[in-house]
Amino acid sequence: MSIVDEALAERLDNAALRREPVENAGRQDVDIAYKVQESLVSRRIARGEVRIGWKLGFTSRAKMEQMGITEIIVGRLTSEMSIADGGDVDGSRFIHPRVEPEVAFRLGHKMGTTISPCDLVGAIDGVAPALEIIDSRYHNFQFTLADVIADNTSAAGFALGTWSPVSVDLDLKDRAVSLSVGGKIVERGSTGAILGDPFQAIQALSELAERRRWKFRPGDVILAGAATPAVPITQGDVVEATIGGLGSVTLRLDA
Ligand code: OOG
Ligand code: MG
Repeated sequence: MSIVDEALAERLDNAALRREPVENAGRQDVDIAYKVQESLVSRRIARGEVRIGWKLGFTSRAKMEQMGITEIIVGRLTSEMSIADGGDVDGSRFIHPRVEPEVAFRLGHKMGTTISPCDLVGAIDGVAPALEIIDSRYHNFQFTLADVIADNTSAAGFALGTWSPVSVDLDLKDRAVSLSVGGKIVERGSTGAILGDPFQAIQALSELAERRRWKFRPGDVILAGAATPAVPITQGDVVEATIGGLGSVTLRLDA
């Protein structure tokens, strides 16, 4: 990677560490953007964070319209982003956090040490309701497709509800989704908003991963992407996502 690309990874990493947004990079090259993301995530790993999974973005029309981007993006989840269900998260960790209701999948433990992209759908052994906190490191959440990929797809935090087993006949095509803040429902939708079926998001990840030679591990968590627009949250907010038949998950942004 060029010195310029390494400098962007460092700038985005520092923006997250200092909670200071940076100017939109105005990048256009998606291949380079994924390299910048890898470099950015490596910096976090070097500080002791552990890779725990993947996230998809812009898998629903609601999100595409909200952010003005129509291509699916993929980011990495690390241990530092994980928030316990019902837990508090320090609000000062974020710049301008937004929250989204998501469906999370888990790759099974019984497989070998790595899972190839083409085996992804078959490797799923769990599904859970999830909340994602996104926090763009760019001013005003404004970015190009390549910019947001470089910024690890705005990934900042996530909480998972209880895992349910996944069987072949599990139908996730139209489960009611709701997001509430302070006990008031602020968004409603359906899991069908995620590419018609959240399993399609795993299929999309599998295709992107094949092209980019990404490797998966048993236990990896995969967020399928928000079914509704993201909602800004402020300190003290209690947030809850509910997915029909899967239950709910909550977190509180600590004041
Ligand atoms: C990018 C992240 C998109 C989703 O679920 O669609 C995303 C952003 O909106 O800042 O996580
Ligand atoms: Mg998301």
